[in-house]
Amino acid sequence: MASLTLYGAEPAPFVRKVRLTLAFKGLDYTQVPVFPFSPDKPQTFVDNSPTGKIPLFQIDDNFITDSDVIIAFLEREYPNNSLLPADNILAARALWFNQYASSTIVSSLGGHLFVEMFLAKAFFNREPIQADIDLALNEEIPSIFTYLETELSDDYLVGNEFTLADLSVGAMFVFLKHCKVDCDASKWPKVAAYIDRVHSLPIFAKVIAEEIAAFKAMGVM
Ligand SMILES: N[C@@H](CCC(=O)N[C@@H](CS)C(=O)NCC(=O)O)C(=O)O
Repeated sequence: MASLTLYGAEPAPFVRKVRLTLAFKGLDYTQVPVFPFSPDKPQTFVDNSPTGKIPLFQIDDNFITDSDVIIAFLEREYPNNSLLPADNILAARALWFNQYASSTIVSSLGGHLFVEMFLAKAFFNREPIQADIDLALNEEIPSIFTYLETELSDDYLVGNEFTLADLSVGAMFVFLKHCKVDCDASKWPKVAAYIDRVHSLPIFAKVIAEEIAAFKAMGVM
């Protein structure tokens, strides 16, 4: 068994995606906390990260970066508990939701909501931008919920099984939990039930509990 090390820290959503993938596949790994904006980064990270972004992943003496590349590697290397359906159309649909989560959803829930509510003061030493929070709450999040409400017909987003789509969308929705923003079940009943369903899965429940503990230890919550 190769030695696996993940460089990166909570609350980074792309680190969260990799942690969930490792948990889904039942893989043991070591996590080295790295904060990209800190001046004190481990030398191994500095020497092997081409962009300085987290996550960085080490397999024995090999390094790869970018959450999607890391997940693609883990899919090929550990094909049991696959995150992609065998059917090519369903796999493409799962990849699309992963892409949507890592662009549209993260920019709203991560960039506009979580960063402003929790990190602006604690990490960036500035006042939160209320206009960004309002934009997320009043426009972006309702639009994301409305889109997903039309896409959900089963328990999960693709082919009624847990896939990369749910791992990625669920990972970004963890920000809603941290920010205590609920999905209004009277407006988006399928999405509200979906969020509860995905976040109740053991891999999510564990990551959410660990993140809350880490934020409290950092004094962010
Ligand atoms: N496409 C990359 C994005 C990684 C990324 O943007 N990470 C953020 C933290 S969530 C980061 O390290 N930002 C520091 C920077 O932009 O310098 C991935 O999926 O891993």
